Amino acid sequence: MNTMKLSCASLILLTTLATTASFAAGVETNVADSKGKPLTNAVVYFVPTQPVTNAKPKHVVIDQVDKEFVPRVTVVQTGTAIDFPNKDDIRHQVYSFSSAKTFQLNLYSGRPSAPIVFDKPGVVVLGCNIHDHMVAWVLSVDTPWFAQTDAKGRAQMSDLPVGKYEMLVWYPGLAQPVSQGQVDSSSPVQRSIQLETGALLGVNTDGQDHGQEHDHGSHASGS
Ligand SMILES: [Cu+2]
Repeated sequence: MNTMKLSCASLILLTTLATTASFAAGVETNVADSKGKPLTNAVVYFVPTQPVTNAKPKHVVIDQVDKEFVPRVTVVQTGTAIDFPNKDDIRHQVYSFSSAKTFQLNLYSGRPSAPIVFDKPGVVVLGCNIHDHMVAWVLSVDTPWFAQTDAKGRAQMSDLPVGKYEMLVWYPGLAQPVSQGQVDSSSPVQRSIQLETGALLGVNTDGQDHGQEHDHGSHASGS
């Protein structure tokens, strides 16, 4: 009798899991500035109301090529390790003063011996002590479900499991992500978001005016 109940329960559980897994909502988001100009490299992400574990921390790389960080904008799930290989034939000294991750890689060439683990959520601004113009951003988020906008300001996802999430958007130069409220992904998620970037150009977590760099960043890569 008990065995019967158990297998019934197991069957229901299995069915539920299979159903959940087979229903992933599509997400389509457009991000623009207050004048309607599409924003490239904005990050759209969904933090589940039930916390999820970082199942598979990915290995992520931010290169230094021709005295620039490549890519300029990186989004990772909190707990991810990032390598900072130097592909130039000059040395760099990569650092961050941001509270979400403060670190410094002393003057180096080639690949540093250990990656940096981004163990707290938040915005991290990267710089190089030798080359003041070098700037890049890491956004560390408590979710594996995130996407970056392309050259047309579009971010798409096809694998957001059914559930309840807080939807957030961030763009380089914003000190903090902006909440878009609660989202239920049992039906497709479609949003058009306008960010007030104008007032934010030049605002930076390191207190310096990087307004021009932000602009470069928005053109740096469409992928
Ligand atoms: Cu440098």
